[in-house]
Amino acid sequence: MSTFAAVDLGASSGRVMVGRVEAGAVSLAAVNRFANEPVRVGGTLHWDILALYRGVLDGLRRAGTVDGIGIDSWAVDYGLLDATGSLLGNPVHYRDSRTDGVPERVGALLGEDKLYALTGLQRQPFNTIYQLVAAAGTPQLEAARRLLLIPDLLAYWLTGEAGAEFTNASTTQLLDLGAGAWAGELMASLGIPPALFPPLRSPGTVIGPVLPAIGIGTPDVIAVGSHDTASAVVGVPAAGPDFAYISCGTWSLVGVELPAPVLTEASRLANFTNEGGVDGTVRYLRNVMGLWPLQECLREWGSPDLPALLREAAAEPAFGAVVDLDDPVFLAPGDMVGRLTAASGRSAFSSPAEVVRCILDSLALAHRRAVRQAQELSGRHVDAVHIVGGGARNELLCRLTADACGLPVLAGPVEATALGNVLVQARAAGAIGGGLPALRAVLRETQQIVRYEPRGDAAAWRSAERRLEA
Ligand code: LFR
Repeated sequence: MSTFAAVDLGASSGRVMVGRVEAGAVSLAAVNRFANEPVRVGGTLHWDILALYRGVLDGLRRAGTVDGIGIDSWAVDYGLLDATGSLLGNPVHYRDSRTDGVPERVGALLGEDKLYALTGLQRQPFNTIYQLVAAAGTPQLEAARRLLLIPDLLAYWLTGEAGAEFTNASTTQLLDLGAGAWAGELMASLGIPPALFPPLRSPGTVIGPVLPAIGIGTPDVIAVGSHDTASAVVGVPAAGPDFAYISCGTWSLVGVELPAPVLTEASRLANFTNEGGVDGTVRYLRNVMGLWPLQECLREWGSPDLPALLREAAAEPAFGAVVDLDDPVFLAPGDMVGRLTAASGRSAFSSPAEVVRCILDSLALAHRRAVRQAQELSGRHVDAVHIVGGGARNELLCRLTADACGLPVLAGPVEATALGNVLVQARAAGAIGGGLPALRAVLRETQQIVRYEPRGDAAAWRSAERRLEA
């Protein structure tokens, strides 16, 4: 039996899981879960990176002897190191407003179409490219000699080895998609020093052993799909190629897996992205607002009992209010109920259950739109939608998504990201063989998957969709 530690950092919590791989089976156990609470300092929203690192170290200590460690997290954010390798300040949170107006400026300068042709990336205000343009001229950036994305930063602290794992590097919008290399000219044209970026490394390569001084033994840290969504897509238990996935947590990442990018004008206008996947695949997807609006409402209401609230929401009438969750107005933290109320065109919601129903109906509608567009734009036929991640345990959301898409939804595993992380390590260590279909077959045989069949009423979803378009 082989044992691997998966470090998986999400926007609201982090976890260290231990995965055991034996004779074509995989099982997972959590050894540490910890909150990820951003901190606003001097008007800027930061990640508390040292608290996260402590959570990782505590978890790795509890994991005991392992054959490998893999690290994944959310994308785009980074730490800057000075010439001695010390961290320059806390990484800034991608929901910070420092990039307001920057994408428009960069787009006007370089041409949105040229940027898309080169990088294949959707325009999100938080892409690393815009964060770096926003930070231009700051003493911190001037002093920086290295930029490391979050999982690469943690791997650097553990091993002393600096590098940029490919799947996460693909989210920076600073990668030349065709060449599979850093886009040096693009960086230089924006005054971003290309020397900041370390060499790329592929999922499945060994980064190096943990430094003995850390005191947790010296297992190898192995590069996995370090963008959490890349690991989540590995963890989709699909049987063939004709599937769409929704990696559903704080975000819903909705798309298909392709052998090559889609760089058409229609794709750019629909803001679909071509992110790098494991084994040379393309994650052709769209960022849908996901469970973030619900998480923010729960925070506002003082963390009420969610299962009870979801039961009440299920009993609310459908489509009482629907909002366009793709609207960037919902991106920032704070006053989510207020923003939902304004977007719904109502003067007020009468209960939290009504707000929750509005969010889930709207999210199912956004899933429907993205699944349809992914098919139309890529030409890939889809006969089932896999929901993985925390959202897979939200029965109401899974049902509504099946109804909205008019397709069966296969929900689970909830821990797809950690499973994808473990399986890529296990393959690198020789504990398991084969390509993505073989890894997914292991998941189908060992993980719990719940099937939701779509129920009638396609007309009701069409008319709800039209209400949004009006
Ligand atoms: C999901 C995710 C998304 C990315 C967003 C910001 O956790 O990684 O894929 O667009 O967070 O980094």
